[in-house]
Amino acid sequence: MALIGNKEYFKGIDKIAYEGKESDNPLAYKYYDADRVVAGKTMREHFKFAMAYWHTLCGTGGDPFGPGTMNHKWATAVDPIQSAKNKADAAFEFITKMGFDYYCFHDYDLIDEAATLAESEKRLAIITEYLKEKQSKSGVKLLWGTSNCFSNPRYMNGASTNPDFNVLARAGAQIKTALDTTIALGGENYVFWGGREGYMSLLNTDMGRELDHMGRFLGMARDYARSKGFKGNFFIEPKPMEPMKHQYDFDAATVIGFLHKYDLQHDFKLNIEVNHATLAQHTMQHELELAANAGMMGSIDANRGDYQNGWDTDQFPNNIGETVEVMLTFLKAGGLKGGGINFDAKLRRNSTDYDDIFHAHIGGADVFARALLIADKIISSSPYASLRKNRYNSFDNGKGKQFEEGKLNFNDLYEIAHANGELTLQSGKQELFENIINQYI
Ligand code: XUL
Ligand code: CO
Repeated sequence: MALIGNKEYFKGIDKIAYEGKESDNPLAYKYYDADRVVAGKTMREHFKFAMAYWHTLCGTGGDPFGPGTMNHKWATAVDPIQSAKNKADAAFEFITKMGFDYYCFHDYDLIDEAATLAESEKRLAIITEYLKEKQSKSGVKLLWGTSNCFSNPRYMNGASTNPDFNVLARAGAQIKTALDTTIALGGENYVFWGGREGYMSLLNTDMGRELDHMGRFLGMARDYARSKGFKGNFFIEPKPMEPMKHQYDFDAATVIGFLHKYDLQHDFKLNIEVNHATLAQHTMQHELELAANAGMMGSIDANRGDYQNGWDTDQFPNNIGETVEVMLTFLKAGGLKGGGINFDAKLRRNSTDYDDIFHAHIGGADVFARALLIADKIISSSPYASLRKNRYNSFDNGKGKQFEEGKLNFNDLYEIAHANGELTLQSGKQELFENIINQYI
């Protein structure tokens, strides 16, 4: 049995409590009250907040212009297994102090990749046992696992879309182990983010063949996981670019079409990330609406970009107006299908104190909680829902209803138009809608 470490990494910070909006304690929730019921569910159930292992434990603040600035105390051991255990101790201490119920990881966030595939698998098996024990002691669960098939130079031309079959096979082996790890830890979902599934230049790329490979590969991964008893969802996480010039999982619309083309639509849903939406020149609400309409609003990677430079800066969420719009779609769709809110966000390079990571997650959770309360009020007591519905009331009966039921042909439209004569304009009332949202904020 692995020995669970007893070192405290975040000394002086206790469990974060809900103290209400009048509190001026920076290490307390002002809005996230885990057991408060809103729209029929507790906040805890609505959100399923998760910590992202990669940013919170592995990220050190490095950027292309300089090294990391954060000297994590859990990253000082030389032995990779000891180092991974220390990291797990810090992770679970953090998640527990935040009062979150979930975490998410890439395989090699948990433990460093070794020189060979066989040795990497052994390492992962050791840390999996350790994590199992930490999960059962704390009650913290795995929201999703994934595999890092983009950092190692072997994946520079892609993983499942690599023009070299042997690299594709290597990605298959790695993802098989990542699926085994996720299943062993009771993971509720499994994510595919196609970091290098795309191209830098079309001149050297057979896009059609690469897409066929990716579709077949994902089907094989699904079949393997199902054969091992995995009942959860598979999620694709759209992102239009970065690191590649163009990524195949460009945005929600592209991915939904891809899933249907390759017959993956019954097992796969979407993990939508705010900063990926804006990188694709969409709003987060646009991406969520598309996913919800396809029955594929699976999970959310919460963060935000930067309005001035547009990069994938992965900042913590703090825009209340935008998050209210997200929560309107969220509530309308009846919540996420299997997933939760994973803070795929990182501290700024110059946020180097240990309490900064708490402030970041507290702020993120409070923005979602506050937005949920506002969106619930907008839906339940403002004219918003009826105004929106009434814009379509010409389809609720008569010829409009017959059209929706497929009972009219094109010539019928022609005759109806002639009978109607010129029409009066119907205002879209956008400014009124905007004012109603602001009134409730
Ligand atoms: C990258 C990104 C990933 C995925 C998981 O932009 O969002 O961290 O969430 O691979
Ligand atoms: Co993400």
